[in-house]
Amino acid sequence: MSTLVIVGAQWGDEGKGKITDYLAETAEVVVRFQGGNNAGHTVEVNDKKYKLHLIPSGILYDDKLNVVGNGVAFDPRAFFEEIEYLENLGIKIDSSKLIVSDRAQLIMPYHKVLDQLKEKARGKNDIGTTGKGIGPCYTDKYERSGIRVCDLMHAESFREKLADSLAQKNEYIVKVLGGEALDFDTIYNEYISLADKLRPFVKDTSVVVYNEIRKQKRVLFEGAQGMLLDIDYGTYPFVTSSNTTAGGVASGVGIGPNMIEKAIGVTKAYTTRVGKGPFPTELNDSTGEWIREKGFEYGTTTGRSRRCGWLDLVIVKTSMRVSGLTSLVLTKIDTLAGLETVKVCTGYKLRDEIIDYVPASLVDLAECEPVYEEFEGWDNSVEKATSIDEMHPNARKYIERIEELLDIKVSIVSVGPRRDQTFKKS
Ligand code: 2SA
Ligand code: GDP
Ligand code: MG
Repeated sequence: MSTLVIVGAQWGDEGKGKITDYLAETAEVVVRFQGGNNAGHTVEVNDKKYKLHLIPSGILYDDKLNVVGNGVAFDPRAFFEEIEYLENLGIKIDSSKLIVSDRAQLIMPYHKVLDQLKEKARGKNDIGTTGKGIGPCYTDKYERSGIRVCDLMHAESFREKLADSLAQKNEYIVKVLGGEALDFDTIYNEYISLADKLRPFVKDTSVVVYNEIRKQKRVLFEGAQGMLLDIDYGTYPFVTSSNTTAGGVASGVGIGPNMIEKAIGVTKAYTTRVGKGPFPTELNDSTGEWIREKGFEYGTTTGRSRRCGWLDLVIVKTSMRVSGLTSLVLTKIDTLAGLETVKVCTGYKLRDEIIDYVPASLVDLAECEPVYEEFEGWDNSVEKATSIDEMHPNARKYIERIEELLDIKVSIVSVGPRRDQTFKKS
């Protein structure tokens, strides 16, 4: 068996897409198990840049099977827009390399409207969602009124479900949120025409993935967002609406947890967060600004600027625990090059105690003061390194100390956005 989960160990945008693409070279199947087109995964190959949202990051190869699992919130409109975007960049796509679960929940136009109107209604207490309808789609799933891909494959059943759901949503949109009602025929006709295009891609993906694993094929599970955006273990309520941790794989793909062999946590050499919510090591100063500009920290999906701060090992440690990480991938070490000193948070001081886990209560988290260890900086030569030995000694020390503090190996180091700016460490 050869299965590997790739998850974000922070608040997302750690470079999961880049690392999935890098590891996909030696894999056969790449599977998305949660989230939707709120994700933004940028992959650079031979000076060409690809921005992926809903389609797994193995799609750039011709010979990999890419699977959108049942745990994904699936927007069929966004799916075909992304296929068109990729085809325009010369990527061939058909149902021999891309399949979608018949059990995935559909993002409907009213989910996006609800997401945006609810955010507006929250005022200064908004979450800072991507506005893609993710929260309302998962709400319907758990409320058991969602519409699934398999429902769209049967026009009559889809008509009934849409009629029921839309009547309720329109009432809420108009009476509670002060929005405009959506038109049944417009949605029905658009989705039915998308259904015909979607049909060849639709499969019971649990059966497919299970069989591939049984045939000893190498399967990657590509996470979206990051540990601290997990609905259970993130900084709730400033989270996304799915399990972004490795635990989400079994239920989001339809395989047993015993089929998951390893889990790697993609970790940026510093921390970023997009959207609202607590961020203990945030730098609201010129250093934070400098990191944002050097690292080009702007949202791949929405273009929003990302908040920046020092690497927080309390968060990474929490990821190690919750996702059962077997190693780390360290990305963007090149972005920090040029700083005289670099800091790493090794614990939180909470009242009279030093803790090494993220507390559940945001009241407690707000009281946590990061405890820092300081490092001497390194220069831009790191972006040319092809092995750990070629790295500036201070950058090497930084990596080795992270391994020591967390008691976990960094297995891969990324020193630039391109596929070839990546090397295996151990
Ligand atoms: P949502 O839309 O309901 O999932 O938003 C809830 C919170 O989850 C955060 N979130 C993200 N954080 C980082 N990256 C994401 N993807 C895009 C990217 C984001 C973008 O790769 O850059 O382009 O702005 C992502 N998706 C969701 C979100 O900010 C909320 O805090
Ligand atoms: P994801 O959501 O985790 O896939 O990450 P994103 O793609 O949203 O954001 C990561 C950004 O950093 C992208 O623009 C990548 O091209 C870029 N990137 C990834 N790894 C590195 C790296 O090691 N160095 C630099 N400079 N950029 C990187
Ligand atoms: Mg991203």
